[in-house]
Amino acid sequence: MSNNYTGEQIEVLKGLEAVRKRPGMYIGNTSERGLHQLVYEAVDNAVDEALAGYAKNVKVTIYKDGSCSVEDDGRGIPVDMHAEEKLPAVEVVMTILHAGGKFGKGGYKVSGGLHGVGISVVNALSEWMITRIKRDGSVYEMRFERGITAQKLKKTGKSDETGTFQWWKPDAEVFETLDLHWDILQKRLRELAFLNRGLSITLRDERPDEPRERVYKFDGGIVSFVEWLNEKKDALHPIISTHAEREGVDVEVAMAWTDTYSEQIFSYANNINTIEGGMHLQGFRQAVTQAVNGYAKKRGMLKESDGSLSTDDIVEGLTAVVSVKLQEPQFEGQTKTKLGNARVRSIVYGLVNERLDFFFEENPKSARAIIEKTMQAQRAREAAKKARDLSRRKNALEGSGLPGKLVDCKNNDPKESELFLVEGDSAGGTAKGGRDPNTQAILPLRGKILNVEKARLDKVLSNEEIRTMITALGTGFGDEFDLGKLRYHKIIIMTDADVDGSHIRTLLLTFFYRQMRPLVDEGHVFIAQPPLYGIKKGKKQWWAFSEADLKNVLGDADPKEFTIQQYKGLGEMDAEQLAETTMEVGNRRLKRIAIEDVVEAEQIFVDLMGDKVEPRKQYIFDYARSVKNLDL
Ligand code: 0RA
Repeated sequence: MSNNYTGEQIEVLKGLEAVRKRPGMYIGNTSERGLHQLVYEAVDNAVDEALAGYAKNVKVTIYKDGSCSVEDDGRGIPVDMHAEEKLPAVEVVMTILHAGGKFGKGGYKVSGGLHGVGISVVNALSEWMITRIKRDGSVYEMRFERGITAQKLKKTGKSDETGTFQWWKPDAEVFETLDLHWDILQKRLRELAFLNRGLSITLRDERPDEPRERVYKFDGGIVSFVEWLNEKKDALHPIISTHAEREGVDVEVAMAWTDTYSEQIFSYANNINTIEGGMHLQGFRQAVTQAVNGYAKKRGMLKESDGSLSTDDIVEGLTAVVSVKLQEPQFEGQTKTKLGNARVRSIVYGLVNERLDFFFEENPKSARAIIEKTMQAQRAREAAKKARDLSRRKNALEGSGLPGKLVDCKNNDPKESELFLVEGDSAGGTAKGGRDPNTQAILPLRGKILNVEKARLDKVLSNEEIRTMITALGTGFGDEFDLGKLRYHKIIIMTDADVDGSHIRTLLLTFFYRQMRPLVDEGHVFIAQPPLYGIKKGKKQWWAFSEADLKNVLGDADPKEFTIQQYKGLGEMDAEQLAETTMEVGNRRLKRIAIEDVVEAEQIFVDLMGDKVEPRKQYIFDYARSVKNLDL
């Protein structure tokens, strides 16, 4: 660059320096998540241009060298001189922090949470970046290095098309990993395609020898989203949907009740998944409650003396997507994913209430099926409550109230206590011998626990293994779950490394996920990793936890020197071996369960545990992959 910086250029350098110094402030972190954030930033800009009504196609390409591009067929970023900055508008957008908003007033700006920090952040964190623009009959190009202009805007050719092409190589000096994941990107791009009806989003990966490409385009928008979510469930009626703009807020809702027992409601504001909910979700839930109760009373299915059906019972089995787009969204909450704009609540409420009233009047058979299901849910909840009260009284009579099968630890501090859930009495005995009695408690579970995805609360509660576990954990469950009463901060599932073991593990995870969700969200659930092989040579002993481990230990040696034992079950180890490999703090490996992506996790649990058999068969083939998706 020239050596006589202007005031503006010094400001630019300062801005970019701030981004490079504290990248986390702008993109969250510099690991996998931050790396993908760069792509989302560029894609959000392109989707904005689509929302404004100009772009129809967006294409994301990953190249062999780890660089990535996002191309759209919108108007193209303006190239004319920016009066204040005395630079071409595109250069302002690319190099000045938060400059994006200065252009293109009106429309719904996609911004919130970590999004919307501006493309200049992508530029600042890239080894190089190339911006190519087609507009006004010409092709223009600029090049940057670590955010600094390396090639001024120049005309490079002619074109009668318009659009913007952003191509960057994430900076290895900034990021811990440069590996973009197909799975992560396709999930978000698919979601964006659902949320923006008709927009075509292509993902292409040129890194494999055979490039991979997929196009996401849904002319049904969020109706297609609900169809997709319900693909493996049985719906009680055709999808109910509505789409309208009121007071400048664009509202889209699609919903269908299924014969399953859990709700699956996703809400979005300006294309951002509002995980913490907010006003749009509140309005939706209130409207559904009001409409169902109103119709049930009007048709005499519910008498005045019966009181009202509760929202929780009404949304049982409901799959829904609520998407709003508005100017100046207020994002609140811990992760800035809770919509705070109060007037959105009454707008969504009014629209959904109106639509449901109409649907129920037009489709009395469907209405009846929905209300009958709700009433069953209500009866089950009451039965569960009675059973719970009964078991509470019984516990009170039996003193400590802890199950007899539980081998408790001495320590009373939950923070330092661990509970091992072990498959079978014999492995339970081994674990008992190998534990640290101060901090480690053992609960042997016999055989298979009930599949909670297929059963209602009352039935779940009647299962002995589940009741024992709830009592041992101390928290209660479902509506009355209280994390503050948790007796062990680490709950460790320890099962055999075979098909039965993985089945039991999945059943336990489903139960925690459905009925004790905060345990999962707060990171209290773990999976123990017993070794697959024990390897001996003379007096030396190694453990291998994977095939790769085994290869590592054996190296190039002639395996005849080694004795290799394959462990199929926990019972094949003695107490000392189990302690040394799987239980002892310091030696053991635990995998913490984290639900990174709620949409994905929901689908996996439905696949695995739902009524339909085909998806479950498929899962068994895909087992390794699905487990990875759960981030075990
Ligand atoms: C502001 C004004 C105009 C286009 C854009 C922004 C624009 C930005 C991006 C970022 C990625 N793709 C984009 N496409 C367009 C156009 C103003 C005009 O032509 O009148």
